[in-house]
Amino acid sequence: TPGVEDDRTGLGIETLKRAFFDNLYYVQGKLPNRASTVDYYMALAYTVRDRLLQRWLATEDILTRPEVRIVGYLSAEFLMGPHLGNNLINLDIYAPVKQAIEESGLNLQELIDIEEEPGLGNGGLGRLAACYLDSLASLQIPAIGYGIRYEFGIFDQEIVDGWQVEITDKWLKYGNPWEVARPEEAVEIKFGGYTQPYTDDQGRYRVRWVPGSTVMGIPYDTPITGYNVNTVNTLRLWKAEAPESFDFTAFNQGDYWGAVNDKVVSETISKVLYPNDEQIQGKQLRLQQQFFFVSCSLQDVIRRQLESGRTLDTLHEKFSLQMNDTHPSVAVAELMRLLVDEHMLEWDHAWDITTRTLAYTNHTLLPEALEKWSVSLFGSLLPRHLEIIFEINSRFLDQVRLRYPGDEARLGQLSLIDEGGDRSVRMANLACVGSHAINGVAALHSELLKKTVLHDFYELMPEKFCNVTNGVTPRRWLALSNPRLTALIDRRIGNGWLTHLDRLRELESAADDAGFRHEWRMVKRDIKADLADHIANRTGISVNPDTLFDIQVKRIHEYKRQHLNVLHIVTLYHRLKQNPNQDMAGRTFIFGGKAAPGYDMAKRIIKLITSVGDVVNKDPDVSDRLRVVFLPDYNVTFGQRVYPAAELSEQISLAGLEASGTGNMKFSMNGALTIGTLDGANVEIREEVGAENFFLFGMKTEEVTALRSQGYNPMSYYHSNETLKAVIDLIASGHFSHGDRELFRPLIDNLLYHDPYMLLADYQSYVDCQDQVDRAYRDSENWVRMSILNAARMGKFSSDRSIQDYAQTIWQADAVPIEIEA
Ligand code: 26M
Repeated sequence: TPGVEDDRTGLGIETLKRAFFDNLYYVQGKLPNRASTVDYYMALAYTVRDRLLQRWLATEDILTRPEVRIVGYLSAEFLMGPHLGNNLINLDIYAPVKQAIEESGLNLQELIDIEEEPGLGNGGLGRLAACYLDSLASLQIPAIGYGIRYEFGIFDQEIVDGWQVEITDKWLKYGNPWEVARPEEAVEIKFGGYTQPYTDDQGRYRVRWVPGSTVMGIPYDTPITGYNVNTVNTLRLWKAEAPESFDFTAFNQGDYWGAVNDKVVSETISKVLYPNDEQIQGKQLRLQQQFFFVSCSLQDVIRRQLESGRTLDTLHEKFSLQMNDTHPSVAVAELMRLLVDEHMLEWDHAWDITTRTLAYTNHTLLPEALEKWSVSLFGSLLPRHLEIIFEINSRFLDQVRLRYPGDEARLGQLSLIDEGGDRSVRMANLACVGSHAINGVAALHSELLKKTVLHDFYELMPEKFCNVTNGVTPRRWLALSNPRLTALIDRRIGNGWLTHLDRLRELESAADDAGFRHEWRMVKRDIKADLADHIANRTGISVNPDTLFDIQVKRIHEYKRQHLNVLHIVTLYHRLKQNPNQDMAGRTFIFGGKAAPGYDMAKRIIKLITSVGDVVNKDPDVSDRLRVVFLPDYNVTFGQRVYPAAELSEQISLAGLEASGTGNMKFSMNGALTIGTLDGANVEIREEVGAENFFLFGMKTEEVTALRSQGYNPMSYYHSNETLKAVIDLIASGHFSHGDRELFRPLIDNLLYHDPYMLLADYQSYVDCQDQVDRAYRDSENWVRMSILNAARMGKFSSDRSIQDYAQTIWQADAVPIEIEA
């Protein structure tokens, strides 16, 4: 009927209201008088989901066309953050939905805020994967994110008596309106057992894998909307379940308990995300998780290839598979096994397809974070894959021998097997050999990779190496999280910049416009006041929105040096105690971040922050100018509040250790200035915003290396720097721990006797730089000017640019606009 809108797709206000209450009634099974906020949230989520389904199905449909090239992003983590608000932005229906919800007597923000965020990642690497999915869809590149549907994501953090306590993350407790299970596309995954050589009917030598057990992978699909386009890509996460055949055999033997137990064991594979970032241990379940999602995803890719009417010879023409760090790198062996053992391709042919299909991104230079699996563990779980890896290694090392005759040392470095002590499989080496492209995540990081951890690979195959500097999506990190700044920018330069972030440069001239500076400052001030309210509600600490908001939010790790920030705070405290009339701008120090549960030093850093806060915040001599806040449970949702309110962004890792950083970009986009070392993407951020708009301190990577090789002695800094000594002594004396001198001893002793991240060497430079920050902040007109210029010059750090780089240099993937009949 003309003029009548479909309730599932219509965008008229009355239609939206009707659809919303229909979903509340028919999907949630609630009448308004009995409905909770969660019920309303669910009804709205379904209302929004209805409005993207046509585009989702149209996008899925074009994937089956043989000529359409698909990017598969293989990642053990996708730290998506809440979907509702993001989908409202991307579908461009925020305004009508807000009106419909408000006319229904409800508050849209309240419904958006109640969503449990899917925290299926630890930090940077998982969040990067989420930003990349947003940009792939927004650039209309057909893509599938492949990962694990963890039942429990990253733990929730509570702070009890100043210490971190971990709480399980039951993100699925009210159900997940954004996912669709596709049990008809389940696949079988095998583990353990043994291998058996045999001769096939053509008389060829082959190997059969007789597995010890099987689990099923059930795909759960989540739509990934692009911004203002028809493309809706898919995030396909795999859940592990027991196969039914298991029940039958066990039940027939009357072993009911055994059958149920097998089910439980199978399902543990996708039960929980390992809460470590950077550091690893050899946990069998972790390897099972990695193989599980890789095998599920590769089988899915192969099915799609064959269903599109292609043969496996051209797999690399239809698919480009990106490995997000080494976590999915068993894909090299699994793709070989599928092609050679199951689809009967010749080894050399299969190898050619494998290496042309796969590419590898490295995310870390920390040597202890490079993944290794003991040969015995690997062989017991994946006996056939271990044989394949030995075969790949033997052929690879033969080539290396030809190239470097007699160079046994080099052979030992390049080998996929670490022969020292307990033999182990080096996953980074496997990923390098099995990929056609290897990239780091910032210019400096990519250079250091070539010079250090992957140096021998670089010499052997330099053509594989490239850099793709990370980026973040301005849709979530500006439009969604900072609507006021977004509206101000729109008023000045019009719209269109959210998809062409370089156009923010048009704001440069506004930095010289006093009226615009005033508006910019007012926006920032309002958002700071909001955050101050939030802090008061969550922690009971009152903070003054007219002080400098100095923020460090990221995983707690010694290399990120949150404790260097604390040394600065104690320095200011010490100064103010000595000279209460000291002239300085008031500062609010805000920290947030989770520590890996087994990482004692990181947990003690949290305790140090909260303890210093307890003393400083209560001390009337200083608390008008200093406040210290640790905000519990830093996650994507909280990030969306905090980046817009920041004025100073702390990016203070020891040079050469932070691969890129992405929080640094989110801060700067929202007009915060950076205090940072020349590390990761800080280098490029400084290049873009200009040295005069960036607070640089600390040693450069070369200086770090030189100091280390000449023999670093932290104690010499302690003895030669009076303030540093006073600050360290104050902490050691028990001043912040009710007289307890033991509490922080592990931290203090570590700094004085080892200091692996060289805080003491960078201390004075950091404090001097912070003093410059203080002076700059007090010239408030110029500070606002620098703030505007920071935001204006962030174009490079849109994840759209990163994805365009990947698409051109690694994937050869193009945009495929999706047509929808009106
Ligand atoms: C490994 C084994 C067992 C359990 C967990 C892990 C593991 C999980 C995540 C190891 C590393 C993990 O992530 C590393 C990471 O987040 N790296 C960061 O990647 C960002 C995106 O490229 C960069 O911006 C950061 O600099 C880098 O630290």
